[in-house]
Amino acid sequence: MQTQVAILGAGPAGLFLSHLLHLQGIDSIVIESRSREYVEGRLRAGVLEKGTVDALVEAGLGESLLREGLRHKEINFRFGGRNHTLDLDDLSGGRYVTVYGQQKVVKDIIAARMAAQGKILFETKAEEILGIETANPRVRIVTKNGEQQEISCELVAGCDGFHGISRETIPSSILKTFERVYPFAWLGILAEAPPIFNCVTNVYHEERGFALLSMRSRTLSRLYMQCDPNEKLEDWPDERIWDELERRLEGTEKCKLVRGPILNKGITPMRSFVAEPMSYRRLFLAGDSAHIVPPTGAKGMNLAMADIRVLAPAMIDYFKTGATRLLDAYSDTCLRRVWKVERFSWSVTSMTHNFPEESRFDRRMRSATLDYLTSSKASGTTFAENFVGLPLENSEVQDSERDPRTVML
Ligand code: RFL
Ligand code: PHB
Repeated sequence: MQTQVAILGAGPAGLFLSHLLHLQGIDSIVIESRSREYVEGRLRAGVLEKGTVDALVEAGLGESLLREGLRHKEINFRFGGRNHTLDLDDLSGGRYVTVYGQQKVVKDIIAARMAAQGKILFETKAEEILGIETANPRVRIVTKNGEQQEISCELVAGCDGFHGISRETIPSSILKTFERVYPFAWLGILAEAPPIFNCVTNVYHEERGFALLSMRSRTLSRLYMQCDPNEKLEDWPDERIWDELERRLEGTEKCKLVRGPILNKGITPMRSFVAEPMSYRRLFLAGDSAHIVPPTGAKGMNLAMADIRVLAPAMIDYFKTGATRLLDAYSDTCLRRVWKVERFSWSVTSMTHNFPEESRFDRRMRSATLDYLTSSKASGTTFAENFVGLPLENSEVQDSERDPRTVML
C-alpha cells in the first residue's frame, strides 16, 4: 500500500489530521489496532476549548457539536462546604468551553472520513516504522487476520497514544522524556442521573480529597473522584461510590446528588509526561504519544487537537510547495505551548488533590489557594485564560531558536 501520510492511531489526533489533509487533497491511511465500535465507544474527555470547537466547525465537523454541545460560561469550585463560581465569560473576555464527549468527536470525524471514502484500517496494528531517515519511510502492519503488510509513505504521523510504538522510533540518544506519576488515580463513572449543578464543579474536601461533577447531557452525569492508585473496580460497588461522593460534597451549603444507574466505571492513573523532540526526520508525534496531562484541567484532547492544528498546515505546505520550514519548526512550536498546558494541569491537580504524607497545614494551604482563586480577579483571570485555552498564535519559533534534531532531511 502507498500513501502520502501514514497515520498511526484513530483517536481524535489521527482522525482530525486525516480529515484536514483530505480537505486539501492529500491522501492518508489511518492504522488503528482497535475496532471501530471500540474506538467510538471509548469514554474519555468531555470539555472542549473554544479553539478546538472553532477548528472542528471550520473543518465542517460542527453539525452535531453545535446542536448538542453544552456551552459553559462558568466553572464551580466547591471547598469548605460551599460553592464558588468563576465567571469564565467575564474573566476571559467572552470565551467559554463546550461539553461534548470525546467519543462523539471521534464518531463525527469517522463518519466524515467514511463519507469521503477515507482509508481507516481498523483492527490493524502498526508494528514498526522503518526507514524514517530516508525519503520513503514504511510502516509494517499486521491485519486482524494476521497478515503482514507494508505501507510506504512520505511522512508518518505518530498519533498512537501513550502506549503506541511511534515515540520509541526516535533514537534513544535523541529522545528525552519528562515524567511525574501522581500518587492517586481517578475513579470515573457515567450515571443516568441529572447533573445537580449546571457547570463543571471541582470539589475539594480537606479530609477526603478531590471530586469532580461534570455531565454529558441534561440526564447524564459524569463524575470523578481521586482514589488510591492500587484500588480495583471490585473495591467500589455502586453504593460505596455514591456514599463517598456525597461525603466529599458535605458542607454548610447543602447539596444532594441524584443517584441513578451507573452505566460505566473506570479507574485512570494520573501522570504528567512530555517527550522531546516531538518530531524526528519524517516522523511527527501528536497528542498523547508525545505528552500526557492529568485530566484535572481537561486538557488532553485539546492539546492533541492543538498539535494537529499546527501539524496539518505544516504538512499541507510541504505537499503543496515542497517547503519544510513549518515541519522543521513543528516540535518547537508545539512544545512551547505544551509546557504551559502541562504547568496548568499540574497546578490544578496540586491545588485540588490530597497527597499522601502531607500535613493539615498543607491542606489548609490548598483551601486558601482555592479561596484566593475564587475571590481575586487576577487569580481568576489566570485560571480562566488557561481553562478556555491558550492561543496558538505567536508561538512559531524563529529559525535561530529551532532544535536542529527535528529537521526533516
Ligand atoms: P488516543 O485517543 O489515545 O488515540 C490513540 C489511538 O492509537 C491506537 N494505537 C494503535 N493503533 C495502531 N497500531 C498501534 N501500534 C497502536 N497503538 C495505539 C489506540 O488504539 C488509540 O485508538 O490519543 P490521541 O488521539 O492523542 O487523543 C488524546 C485524548 O484521547 C486524551 O488526551 C484525552 O482523552 C484526555 N482527557 C481529556 N482531555 C480533554 O481535552 N478534556 C477532558 O475533559 C479530558 N478528560 C481525559 C479526560 C482522559 C481521561 N482518561 C480516561 C485518560 C478524562 C479521562 C478520565
Ligand atoms: C469530563 O466532563 O469528562 C471532564 C470535565 C472536567 C475535567 C475532566 C473531565 O477536568
